[in-house]
This record gives sequence, structure tokens and C-alpha cells, in this order.
Amino acid sequence: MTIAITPQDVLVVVDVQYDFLPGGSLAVAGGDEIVPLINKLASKFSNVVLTQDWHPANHVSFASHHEGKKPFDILELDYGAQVLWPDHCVWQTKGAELSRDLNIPHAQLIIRKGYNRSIDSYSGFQEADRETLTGLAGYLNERDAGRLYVVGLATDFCVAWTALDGAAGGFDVTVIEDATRAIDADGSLEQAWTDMKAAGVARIQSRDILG
Ligand code: VGL
Ligand code: ZN
Repeated sequence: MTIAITPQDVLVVVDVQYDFLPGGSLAVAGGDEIVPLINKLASKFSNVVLTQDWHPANHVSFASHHEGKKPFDILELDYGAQVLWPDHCVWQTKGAELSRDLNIPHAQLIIRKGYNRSIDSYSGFQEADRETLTGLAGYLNERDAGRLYVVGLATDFCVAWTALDGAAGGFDVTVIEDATRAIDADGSLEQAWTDMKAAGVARIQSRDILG
């Protein structure tokens, strides 16, 4: 049984940007493999939203900004624990660009996130302070969105946080697992699936939609 996608259903394509693809500064293993699959899935949706990680050069999530810290260290900030990353997705750099191999001309909205220097934002819905909203929920509600299908990079960070916030916002959320790839730092992938399951986020494979 394949899932029938309705015109109200929305595909959310998370952070398919050069810095998360092979050769990028925070490359996710196999990240390039999912691009053709995302294109195929996108052809089934009349509404596609893209997210774009978009940081100023001195962003708080960059290890380089904290003396004596290195990528993947964890730092306690006002809003909670912050994983430190290599510099990535700095606005107006090639690494921040969406992959040109995405073939989704009908995508209607690009949500940028992480542009406040002192707050990270894995989620497409809200920043890591859990207060500052991006406007995505408002957009989806105003457009009378149906189910949300989430794909992209990385499964255990921006995909998971977007899916979790979508579910918390009352949306019916599904992650298409084989159209994502993970960073998997220190058990983060397993934790993400546990959290998503507990939140009622469904987990499917692309064949469940494509047949
Ligand atoms: C992401 C780490 C830092 C992601 C973004 O897109 O999953 N991960 N910024
Ligand atoms: Zn980032």
C-alpha cells in the first residue's frame, strides 16, 4: 500500500546545503545520495518548503568562536547545552547555498534559521531558546497544511528538531528515513528516533510513497 499524497500535504526539505554534503565543512556521510530521492519525492507534492541553515561568521555554535574548544565539544549556554560545530553555512558563502542538484522549482518557501549570532536553530520552527519563532507554523496554518513529510540533513539534528517541533505544534509529522542522513555524534541518531517515536512522529521509507 502506497501512501497517497494530497495537495495539502507538505514536504519539508531540511538543509540540503553544500557544507552538509561531501566536501563541505560539516559533511554528512552519504548526504549527496539522498538528493535524487528528494527530487523524486518532491514531484509528488504541490507544496514544498526548504530550510536553510544560515549563520553569521561569528555564530555562537562555532567551536572556533570559543577559546580552547573543538568541534563536537558541548558548551552550556543560557538556553541549554550547545554542541559546538566546525564553522558552517556562513551566509553568502558557497557552503551555505542550497545544492544546485535539488530540482524543486515549485518549492514555495525557504525558511532561513540560525541567523541570530547568539542562538542556534536546528529546528525550522523555532530557535534553540525555544521562544523565537521562524514563522513556519504560521505559514503552514495559514496555508491549511495537511501532513508534513520531513527529509534532508541531518536526521539527528535539524530533521529531528523540525519534526519534533512540528508534532508539538499539532501537525501530523512523518520522517522519510531513507531520504535523510545522520551526523550520529555520540548516540545522537538513536536518541533522535527515540524522541521522535515518543512524540508520535511516524517513520517511513520512500518506497511507501513512491511505490
Ligand atoms: C545542522 C548542526 C549544525 C543540521 C545544522 O542541519 O542538522 N547540524 N547546524
Ligand atoms: Zn548550523
